[in-house]
Amino acid sequence: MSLLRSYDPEITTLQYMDATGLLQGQPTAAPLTRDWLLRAYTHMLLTRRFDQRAIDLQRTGRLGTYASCLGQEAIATGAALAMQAEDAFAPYYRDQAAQLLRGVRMSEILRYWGGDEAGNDFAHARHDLPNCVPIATQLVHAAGIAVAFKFRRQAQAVLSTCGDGATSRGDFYEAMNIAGAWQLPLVILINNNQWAISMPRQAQTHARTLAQKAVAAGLPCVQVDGNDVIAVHAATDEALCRARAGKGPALIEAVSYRLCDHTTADDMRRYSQPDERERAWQREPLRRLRQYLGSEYAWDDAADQALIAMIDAEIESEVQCYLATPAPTAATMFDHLYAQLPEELVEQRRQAIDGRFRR
Ligand SMILES: Cc1ncc(C[n+]2csc(CCOP(=O)(O)OP(=O)(O)O)c2C)c(N)n1
Ligand SMILES: [Mg+2]
Repeated sequence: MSLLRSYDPEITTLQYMDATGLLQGQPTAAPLTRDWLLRAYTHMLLTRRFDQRAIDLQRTGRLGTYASCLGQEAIATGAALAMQAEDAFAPYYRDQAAQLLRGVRMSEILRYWGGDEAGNDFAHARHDLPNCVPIATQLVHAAGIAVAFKFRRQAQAVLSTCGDGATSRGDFYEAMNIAGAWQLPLVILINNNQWAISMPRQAQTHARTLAQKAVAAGLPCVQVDGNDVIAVHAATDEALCRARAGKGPALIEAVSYRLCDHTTADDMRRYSQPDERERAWQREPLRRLRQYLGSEYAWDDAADQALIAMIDAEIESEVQCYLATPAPTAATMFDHLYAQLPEELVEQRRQAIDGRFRR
């Protein structure tokens, strides 16, 4: 008999609303009122239309490389709806829906993807962190904020997000480990969209679920249907409430599908199967909520069209604000690195202003 044994924790997927828009149960905390559901739907729809507008801007040369969140709107929406203003958010780059709910403006998000770091200097959400592109590094920053909250005995929690690929990084394990060891008020939410650029989830790790990675660090965990905004909200709400009450960290894996290219610099048709994408479209998060609103509250196409007109007007005004913002000059890249610029950079800065960059 072998001395070794495989440990396979029993992890089931939490779901309240199935792909056809049927309610499977009632979350204990989430307010499943018409207002709440409509708010979630409106926000997910706004995110989706904003996202498409951003891609259009990139395709017409008015935005830099952009990372779409198509198909993953329920994760960032459900999670941010569970946050309180005093909590801190350490996002990654597919969290547009959450950032908007936190008070970041669409024009700021566009400014960032347009190549101007000043877009990350949000007018609101001042204690949230900027967009994070280096994979998984935001998790250790988030753990640092959680240390401060705990040290000051503040009843605040930190939410940090990452992708499935990020869970292979050392920073992910380090953040989880310190959060467990020091019982930090940190909630890590994984957007398992099945891809890390062209690397499929199954090739990323031999672990059956990403949620179970929490077991070794002693964190409670749950896997949720990431296309079900109610499930994402319920799990995040419980985890954040626990964290604020001093009961320590948690890990949530939200299972979704990246219905878009990795970024506008990618073409997923080169590595993904059309039938898999088609199946994923059947499970996408907006349609099920639309079906539920239709059957429960007689939400119809006319209501949709009126909502879309309102949303599009709001997006257009933000796009115009972005387009009217002057692009940064080359010299701004020297502005925020040092309190006092080293001599050689002073010279480079001068050359940048003169427009004479030499290699
Ligand atoms: C430290 C680091 N290594 C590599 C990259 C290049 N890179 C950008 S996105 C990405 C894949 C991330 O996949 P995942 O964590 O699943 O997030 P997703 O993009 O799917 O939402 C990689 C490897 C990076 N940005 N940072
Ligand atoms: Mg991924």
